[in-house]
Amino acid sequence: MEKTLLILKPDAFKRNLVGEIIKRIEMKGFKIVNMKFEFLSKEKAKRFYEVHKDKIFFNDLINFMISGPILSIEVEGENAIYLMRKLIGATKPEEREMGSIRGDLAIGLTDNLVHASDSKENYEYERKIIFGN
Ligand code: 3AN
Repeated sequence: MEKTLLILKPDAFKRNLVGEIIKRIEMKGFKIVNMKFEFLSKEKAKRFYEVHKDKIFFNDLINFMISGPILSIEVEGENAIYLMRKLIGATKPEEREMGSIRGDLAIGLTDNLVHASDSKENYEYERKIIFGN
């Protein structure tokens, strides 16, 4: 079994889609094994998105991530990292498959409802930032 990290972003709360997103994760068959609700500090948000620190969208991304609460969820399942990325849908709006969370529910690029780790290394890095050791 593999674990991955999913984050429901502030727009999921603003749009009252928290329950809908969790329902899709559970219906797919993932097992929720850990959860944390919090307001990210600016410092923590910057550490989380460290890889993007030189990108032009970095400040907008950080400000968006601290604009409201987030819910971090660790899930377990077979091939969880790959399958969860499929379930959330592509980064670019025009490439999002209908049936995916972003494809069905999000139009924006920054406000795209969810994050999911895209590799085992990133999952380990991200889970330490969110949950500590
Ligand atoms: P993903 O969230 O699909 O893993 P990343 O890691 O490439 O995508 O980007 C992290 C976040 O940064 C995205 N979810 C999106 O909110 C934002 N982002 C990525 N690329 C852009 C861009 N070109 N313009 C604005 N925001 C972006």
